[in-house]
Amino acid sequence: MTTHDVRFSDYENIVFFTGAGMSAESGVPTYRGAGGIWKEYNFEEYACQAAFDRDPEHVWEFHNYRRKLIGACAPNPGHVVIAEMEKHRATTVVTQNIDGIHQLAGSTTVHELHGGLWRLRCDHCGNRDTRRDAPLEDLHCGACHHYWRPDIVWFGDSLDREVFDQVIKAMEGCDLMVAIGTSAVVYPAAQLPILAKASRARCVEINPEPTPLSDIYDVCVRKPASEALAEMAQGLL
Ligand code: BV8
Repeated sequence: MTTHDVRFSDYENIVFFTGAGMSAESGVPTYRGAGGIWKEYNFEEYACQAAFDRDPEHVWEFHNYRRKLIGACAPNPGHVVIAEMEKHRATTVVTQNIDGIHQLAGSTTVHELHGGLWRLRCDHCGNRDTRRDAPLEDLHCGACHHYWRPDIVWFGDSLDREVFDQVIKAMEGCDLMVAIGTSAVVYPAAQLPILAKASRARCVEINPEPTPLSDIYDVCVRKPASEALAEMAQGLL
């Protein structure tokens, strides 16, 4: 039984804007709500620049725990629908997630607003690497031996300007924007759906719970991501 009239086949250029709820059905903990990771771990102790400068080994303990946990999580049917959509429509994924699961499912146009758990960067010599080995054994940059830093946008970090500019273009150029599994409380990502709305795209929110941004959407689907996405892809996939 569908509770909406949204069919991907009616649109040409679709942006999927995803948050932690997109990966919930893959077993990745969300940040807020029941079982949320920020309920268990204080980000000021484990996931911010000051904590990393203070005690990189402690921050790496938390991030290796997450690499182990998330490294065992596979794409869910919702990720697969979004990846398959690339074969039928212009499709862009804008994700706040750092788990890399959209790419594992086969999506190729993915903008990671908050960086990536598998990406490493050395702020001492500029070296970069991407490794899905969980946990990361050698915490030191191969070039200068300083600590690798997870290439993640922590609270207080600015977002990558180039990524953000590409995302603004995608939001302003689509005719359907589907926000999936985000609580819409973290800025500046939370305000991005407003750009799609202002550019006359049809805007859909897929989330079992309402969010502070629910009122801007044309359609709110109070269902889990995989179920709602499968319904919308009917007739195409
Ligand atoms: C910035 C990194 C400019 C990854 C995260 C003081 C100082 C500095 C900045 C600020 C400040 N005060 C406020 C700010 C701005 C701050 C901010 O927005 N704070 C909020 C909390 C008020 N933002 C920043 O700091 C950003 N940078 O502003 O730079 C600047 C620079 C310096 C000084 C000033 C300004 C950086 C923000 C990025 C933070 N990084 N994490 C990691 O460590 O894991 S936050 C974290 O929240 C993740 O990135 C995540 O992506 C993001 C959003 O969370 P959601 O994805 O929405 O997930 P959540 O758990 O909240 O919700 C899940 C939803 O899914 C729920 O609604 C649930 O109902 C739903 N759901 C559950 N199951 C399903 C489902 N939906 C569908 N299907 C299901 N099955």
